[in-house]
Amino acid sequence: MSAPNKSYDPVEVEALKPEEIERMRDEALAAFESAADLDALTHAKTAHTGPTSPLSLANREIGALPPQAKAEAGKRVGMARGAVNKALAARLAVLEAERDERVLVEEAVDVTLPYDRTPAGARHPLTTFMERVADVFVAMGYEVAEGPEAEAEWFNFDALNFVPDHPARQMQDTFFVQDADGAKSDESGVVLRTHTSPVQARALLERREPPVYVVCPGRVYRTDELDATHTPVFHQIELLAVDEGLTMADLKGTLDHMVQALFGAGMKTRLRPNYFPFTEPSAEMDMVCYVCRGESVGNPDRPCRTCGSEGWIELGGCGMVNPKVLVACGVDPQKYSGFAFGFGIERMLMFRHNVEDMRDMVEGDVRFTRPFGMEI
Ligand code: FA5
Repeated sequence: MSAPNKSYDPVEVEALKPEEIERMRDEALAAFESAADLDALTHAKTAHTGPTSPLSLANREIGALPPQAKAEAGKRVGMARGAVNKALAARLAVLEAERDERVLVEEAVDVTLPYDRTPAGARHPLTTFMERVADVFVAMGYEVAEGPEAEAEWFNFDALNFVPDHPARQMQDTFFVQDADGAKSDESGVVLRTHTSPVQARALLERREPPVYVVCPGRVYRTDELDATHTPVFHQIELLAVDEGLTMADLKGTLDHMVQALFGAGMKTRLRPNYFPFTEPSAEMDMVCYVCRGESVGNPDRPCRTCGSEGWIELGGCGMVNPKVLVACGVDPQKYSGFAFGFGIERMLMFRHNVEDMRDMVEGDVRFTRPFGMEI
């Protein structure tokens, strides 16, 4: 600040003349009054009250006045600044009130409007698990193949070496959609497929020349009563590989890979002789119990509920594709061999997640599905 100047006359200082101070004040008041919104008022505030505003600069000049002139000039500038600040506060209050009123209208929420109360859904754990199993094989180069659920009896039974009066046709309790007797003599009857194995025959016929590597997930139907371990509508996943030189060793290696991919390292499978008309030899496949890993066998101190202390869990059926099936599907059994296996998704999901009753899976109660997560 400059030192007091004894010869200084405030009346002669342009910035401190009364009419100048009045003009500065009036310009500020007019600028505030004409500010249409808060942004404009902020600009006007900076221009008229900021450190480089005319009134602030005039205020600074007071310091350089002789003492006798200071009081008069100070009072004049002070009153002008007071009026400016008061006008600014008044305009600010008006504009803020206008803004609040507008926001209340523009952003109003009508709480009486109806809204969608349906929570976001998720796919059923059976579906996501079936896809997870199929992915294990897709990663090995298998293609996903599908077939119809209302299937020609020929594909479901005949092509798979179930002769017309074969007891296996009764073994697989079947929903008949159209009886073969009712169909024309050259037509097949129609059934709700009892297993995913007919997709084997379809895949071979569609692809004609091996190599054929397909995985077939899907829904199947049997006239079973709904109980803790059976449902009339369930899911299976089927695997078929037909190529030159395939053996039971390839089947076993593929099964072991599958259970390790799904249940963790160190898991293994075993085969027990069985009979299926479409595989020869056929086997029942078991997986080592992934909970006790066999340690509950003969060990009453460590009983296992998952495998009933047997050490093994039954997975499904498998075998080498019967040459008769290859012939029925136009594949040369002298040149090609194949393996196949199929198992139930519900049963696998049951022991993988300790589900005690299959009915929980099919009754659609979200209290069952929610713990599996919201995978869509
Ligand atoms: C078959 O369905 C054969 N197609 C499997 C196969 C494929 C064998 C390829 C050889 C080669 P099976 O009838 O055993 O096999 O049924 C397979 C699995 O389906 C059973 O292990 C079981 O897990 C499941 N399953 C059978 N019936 C039901 C049912 N009512 N409810 C739920 N799961 C069932």
